[in-house]
Amino acid sequence: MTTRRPPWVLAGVLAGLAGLATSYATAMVLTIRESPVVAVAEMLIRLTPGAVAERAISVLGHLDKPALVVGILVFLLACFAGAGALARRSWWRPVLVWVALAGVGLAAVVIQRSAGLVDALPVLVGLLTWVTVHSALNDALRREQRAPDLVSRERRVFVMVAGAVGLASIGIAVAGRFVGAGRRHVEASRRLLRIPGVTRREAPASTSLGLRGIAPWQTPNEDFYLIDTTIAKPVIEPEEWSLRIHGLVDRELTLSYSQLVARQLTESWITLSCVSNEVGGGLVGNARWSGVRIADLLADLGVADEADCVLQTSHDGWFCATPLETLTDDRDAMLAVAMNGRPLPIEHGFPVRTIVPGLYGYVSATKWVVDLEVTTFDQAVGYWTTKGWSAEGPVKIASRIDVPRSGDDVEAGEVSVGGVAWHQHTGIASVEVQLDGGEWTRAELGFVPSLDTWVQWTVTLDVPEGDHELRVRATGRDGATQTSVERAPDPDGATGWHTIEISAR
Ligand SMILES: Nc1nc2c(c(=O)[nH]1)N[C@H]1C(S)=C(S)[C@@H](COP(=O)(O)O)O[C@H]1N2
Ligand SMILES: [Mo]
Repeated sequence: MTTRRPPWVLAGVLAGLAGLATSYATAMVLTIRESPVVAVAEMLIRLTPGAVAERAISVLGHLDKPALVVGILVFLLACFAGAGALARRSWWRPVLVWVALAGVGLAAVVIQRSAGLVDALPVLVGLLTWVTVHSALNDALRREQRAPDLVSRERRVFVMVAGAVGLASIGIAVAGRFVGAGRRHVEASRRLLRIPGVTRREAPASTSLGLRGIAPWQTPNEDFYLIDTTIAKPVIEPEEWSLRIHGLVDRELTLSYSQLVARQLTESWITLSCVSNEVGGGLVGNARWSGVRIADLLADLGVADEADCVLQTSHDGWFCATPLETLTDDRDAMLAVAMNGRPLPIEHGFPVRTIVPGLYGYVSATKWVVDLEVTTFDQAVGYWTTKGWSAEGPVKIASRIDVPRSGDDVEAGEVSVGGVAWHQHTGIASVEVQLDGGEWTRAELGFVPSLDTWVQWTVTLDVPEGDHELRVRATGRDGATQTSVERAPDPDGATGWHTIEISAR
């Protein structure tokens, strides 16, 4: 008698809504992006031929996007109902529906600009919810089927489970909405923020050698590598932010955001790199940072002689110990408030982070920084130092071939080769390239404004037909040439020459 359709359809719809709710809440909690449903809408917009899109916009006006999202939701409801009806006969058919829907969501999410693994999580959480909730509801219905005389009891069980799922979904979605609202609010504050003294400037023309395929000298914010230990990025309103500077100082200080930005701002081009970067890897970027020099702040407060490091702590509880010297010498170590002329992106540490030229990020570049304690290295350890990484993290000289890419086929003859090289706060004196273990050929270097940034390099090589190996090495302004000894990033940065294979025909 319970082969009646409606409860099965209802189970499908409820499971579907529950999955949407958990995936939406996950998206809100984890990222500043919209939910997978919106990602699908954006994908459809991108896939829509321009003429059709224009027609839709002219018919619907500014309601085109909301209309699309509503359309997707209606379609989803139909799929949920369908999955519910399928469950009457077999347990696996509805699973196919859930997996197919999740597949579309996943595709939409991963093609988004600078999408990462974390962006896939809402879809996976949604899928998991669909499958578990639906099977729980179906179990209740099947039990009812098997024991017709107990129908009224089993029916109550089903109604209760269904009701609980419905309420939980509403609760989860509302909670997600609440968290999301905080995020959106901070994102809005950030967009509206105008920080006096922060200027937008193009990279000096001399820094770029114009060879296609080399990493642009200035890394756009949205392409800058991201490394941190948090999943849900801290969202901090500038008015709520403050920084406490204490420890071995004559005078403690707590700075508000407006007090910080009222101070003299310094702007400089600085390349940031990660100790985990492999030879030839991409965990490095160059930006124009605006902020307050830490040396000036510390000088105002008076630092005790025995101090040799600063323990930095972030809003999310991450911490690192930075050699005091690097924060007080003539380099532009700063509390940065802007990146490439814009307030820091949330994921890069909004509203304030530290930047120290010449040190790897793990010992210096604290995002969402809220506490600086002047102390000594025998008192303080950093997060990564407790996990076996070296206490001090001066960057090592490095060079990378960007063009051609390893595995490329090139035309035999003159081949343009190019890439980047960096040794922050020491500077790059020369870059050389070697074909198949032969002579080293010196590359042309871009002209950079300081010792703290990477340089682009290019060279033209005569490459005969056949398979070849290309290597690069750099020499710093201190006269030291990059070592050929290959070492893994752990514990203080990778070494070795970036080597690629190409074939010429
Ligand atoms: N709060 C916080 N700050 C942090 C980290 C972190 O995990 N949490 N990681 C550090 C590391 S290892 C690096 S390489 C840089 C990366 O900065 P980015 O994500 O802006 O490129 O941030 C540093 N600052
Ligand atoms: Mo890092």
